[in-house]
Amino acid sequence: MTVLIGDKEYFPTVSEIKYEGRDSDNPFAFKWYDADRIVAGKTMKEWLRFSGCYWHTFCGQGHDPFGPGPQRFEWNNPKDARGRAAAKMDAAFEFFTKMQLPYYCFHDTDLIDEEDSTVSEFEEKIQFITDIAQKKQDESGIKLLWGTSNLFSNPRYMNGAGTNPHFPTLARAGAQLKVAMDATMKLNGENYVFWGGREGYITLLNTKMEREQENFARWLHMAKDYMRGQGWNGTFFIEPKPMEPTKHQYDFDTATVAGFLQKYDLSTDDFKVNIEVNHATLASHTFQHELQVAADNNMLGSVDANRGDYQNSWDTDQFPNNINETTEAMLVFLEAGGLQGGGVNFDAKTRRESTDMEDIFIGHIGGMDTFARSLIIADDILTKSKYTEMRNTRYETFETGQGKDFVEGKLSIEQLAEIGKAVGEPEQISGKQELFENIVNQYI
Ligand code: XUL
Ligand code: CO
Repeated sequence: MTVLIGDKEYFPTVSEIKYEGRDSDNPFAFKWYDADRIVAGKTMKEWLRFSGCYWHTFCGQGHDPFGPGPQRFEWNNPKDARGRAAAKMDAAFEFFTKMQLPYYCFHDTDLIDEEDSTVSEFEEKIQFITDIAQKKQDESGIKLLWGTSNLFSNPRYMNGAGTNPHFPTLARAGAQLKVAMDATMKLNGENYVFWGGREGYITLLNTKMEREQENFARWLHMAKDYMRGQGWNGTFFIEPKPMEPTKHQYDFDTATVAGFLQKYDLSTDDFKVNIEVNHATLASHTFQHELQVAADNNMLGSVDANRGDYQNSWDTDQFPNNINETTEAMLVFLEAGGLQGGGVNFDAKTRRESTDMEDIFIGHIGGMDTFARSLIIADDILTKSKYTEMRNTRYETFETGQGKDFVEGKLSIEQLAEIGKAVGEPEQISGKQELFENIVNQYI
């Protein structure tokens, strides 16, 4: 079937991607993602809530610090910003539809070129393109997972947006933030993201860290009060990243964000995290570590799916393809009961050298299959293997007797010391890591 929403087809060689199973040799078919297949009581579609991102897929052309991008897109041909934006949106919705992606995400500046617009001019442009987006969403049934504001690319934000040391610049950023929040609400966006690429500092010599963090907390409170006041009941996601572009980013990792929210009286009922795989690894964590910290703090909101590169240490945003890693993550995901409000958004880009238009389909098929397959494997491990039992056994001494008294806070340090003396040299108990790892492999 050919899906054509606008009047031009941008990807004529690719039709709707369907599930054909693991024996299919068709590169344009899912081998694992079978949207309506039930896993652990819900369909794959319901668990994963896949989303396509505007910035890597329709804006980025493969540029890197050493040169412009070689990828060529027909939707960039129109001469004026509105024409380009409308063409890009036709292409984007054709892609989302053919890919079976139920959601999409954007930064305000992805939708339409900002050029040197004033805030009011930019707001008008956003009105223009979100009118079209509204129509596209209605026609296709595709929904907005989250919107966000790009408050890091424009040179005016070089010293930050909500943490900028200069109040007029912070206020200018606030004006743009409001435009993006309004656009998100207009399009029934289910969530709103804050990623603070420039919210941090390079040197403490010129920085009052506490002032910047207090201002940032105020900024988040204002954003929340505004959207709640408009009757919006979605979730705000903070997307942690330790560095890049800024050396010390305030939202370093999930644990840091949890402490920040608590310190500044921001509730985890309003604010959760959007965990990006490659941001976790830049913070020297695993993806599953970040998911677990989030789940334990009522903050597991959403996921930006991608992967990094083992041999370098920057944000390469590659499509996920490592079954072992994703399976370990899906164990945490399933045990946590999935995501709270969010989905699995592909914040991933094809390589600079992948210049065929069809390559963006191939990248997303691989990413969706990786998550779908890992979901099945994780469910098998949880329901068929001794994994859960083995892990519970490690902690069983806290379930009864004095261990239980300890957990319930009934022991003083004197009583604990008495017990410790009576124990003598405790029995040595293996952590069994290799056996746990072998069980994961067994079910892959
Ligand atoms: C940057 C990044 C952003 C956020 C949205 O590393 O992940 O694209 O996802 O601003
Ligand atoms: Co991201």
